[in-house]
Amino acid sequence: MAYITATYQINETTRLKERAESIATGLTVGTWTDLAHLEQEQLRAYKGEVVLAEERDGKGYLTIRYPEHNVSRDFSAILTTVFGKLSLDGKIRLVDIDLPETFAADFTGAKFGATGVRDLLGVHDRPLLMSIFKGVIGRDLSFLREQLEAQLEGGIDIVKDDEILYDNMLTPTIERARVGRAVLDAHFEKTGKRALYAITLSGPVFGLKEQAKHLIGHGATALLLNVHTYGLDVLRELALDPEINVPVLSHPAYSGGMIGSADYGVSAPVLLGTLTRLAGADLTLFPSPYGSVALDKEEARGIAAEASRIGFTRPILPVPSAGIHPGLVPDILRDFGHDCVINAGGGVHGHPHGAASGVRAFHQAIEATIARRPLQEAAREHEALRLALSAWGVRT
Ligand code: 1AE
Repeated sequence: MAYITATYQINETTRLKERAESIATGLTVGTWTDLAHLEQEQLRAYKGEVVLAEERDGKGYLTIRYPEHNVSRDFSAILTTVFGKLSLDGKIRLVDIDLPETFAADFTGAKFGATGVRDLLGVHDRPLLMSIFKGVIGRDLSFLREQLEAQLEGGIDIVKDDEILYDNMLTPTIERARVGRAVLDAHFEKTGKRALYAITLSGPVFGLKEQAKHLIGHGATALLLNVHTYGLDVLRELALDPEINVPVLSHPAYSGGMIGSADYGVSAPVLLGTLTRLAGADLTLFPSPYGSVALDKEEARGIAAEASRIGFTRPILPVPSAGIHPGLVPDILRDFGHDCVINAGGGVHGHPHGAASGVRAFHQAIEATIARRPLQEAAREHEALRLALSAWGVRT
C-alpha cells in the first residue's frame, strides 16, 4: 500500500505517542471519542499509522502516514486529510509532507522546471536575472513598453508583472501580451537574446484557464499566478493543461498568513517549496533572508532545497526576492547557489541611471561574485555597479 506521509511539530514533549495515535485515528477512521466499530477488520486499511513520535530541541515531532486511497487526487483532499481540522487544534505546524509515486500521473509538476526555463533562455552558466514592473498602476501601455525595453536593454532574462497589476483599463492583460511579445521579438532580432515576460493572471477563478490560453494566443511567454489567494489546485490545473505551454511563476502573496508563525500553520519549505513544486510552478518566489520582507534564513534555504528536489516532478527554480539590490548578490549566491533566480523591482528601477543601468549593475555584481571578486573592487571598473553600491551599499 502507498501512503501520504506528514510530519507535525507541536509544542509538547510528553505523551507524544498518544497524541500521534489520536491524530492518526482522528483524521482517518475515528474521531475524538471511541467508536464501537473501530476494530472492524475492514477499517484497518484506512487507518492512519504513526511512523515516529519523538522530542527534539524542546519540541515534539510526529510523523504519520495516511493510506493513499483515503483521498481523491487533489490538494484539497490531501490537505484536508493531513492538516484540515488539525490545523485549528492549538499549537501545531505542518513541517513536512511527502506524496507517494503513485500520485505521479495526477501531480505532474512543472512543464519546464529549472532546466526547461534555462533552455528557453539559452542561459546555463549563471543565476538568472528577473525584474519586476514597478509603478505601472495608473500608467498606460506606452510606459509599460518603455520600461520593458529598458529592462531588456540592460540584459534581463525574465520580466514579471507586479503581482498587484491585474487586468485593467490602462494596461489590459491582452495588450500586455501583444505589446510584450512584439518588444521581446524585436529584442531577439536585434541581439539574439531570448527573454520572457510573465503576465499576472487575474479575475474569476473558473476563467483562469481560458484567460491563460487567450494570453498565450496573443503572445504571452510566461504567466504569474498569485497561488495562495487562488489555491494550489488552481496552479495544478493550469500546469496539467497541455495548451498552457509557457512557464508559470508562483507568487507568495498571502502565504504569510500560513507560514508566518513558528508554532502554527505550515512551514515555508512545505508551502512555497514542496507543495508549490508538486502543484506545477516553474519558479517559486519567496522573501529572501535579507531584503525588505525578510524570511528566516533556514526557512528560505529550506524552500530552495524543496524547490530543487529531484523526485517524480521536475526541480524548479528558487527565487529569493523582496528588497533585492546588487549589494546582496554575494549573499544570495552563497546561500542559494548559482541555480536560482535573482529578482528585483526597486533594485532595478530605483537605480540612479534608470532600469537599463539597474539590470547592468546586477549583471556586473553576478559576474564579480562568480569570479570571487569583492563588489567594491569590480565597482571601480563598472559605473552601473558603483552607483548601485553607493545607493544601497553592500551587505557582506
Ligand atoms: C516576495 C516577492 C517579491 C515581489 O514580488 C516584489 O514585487 C518585490 O519588489 P521589490 O524588489 O522589493 O521592489
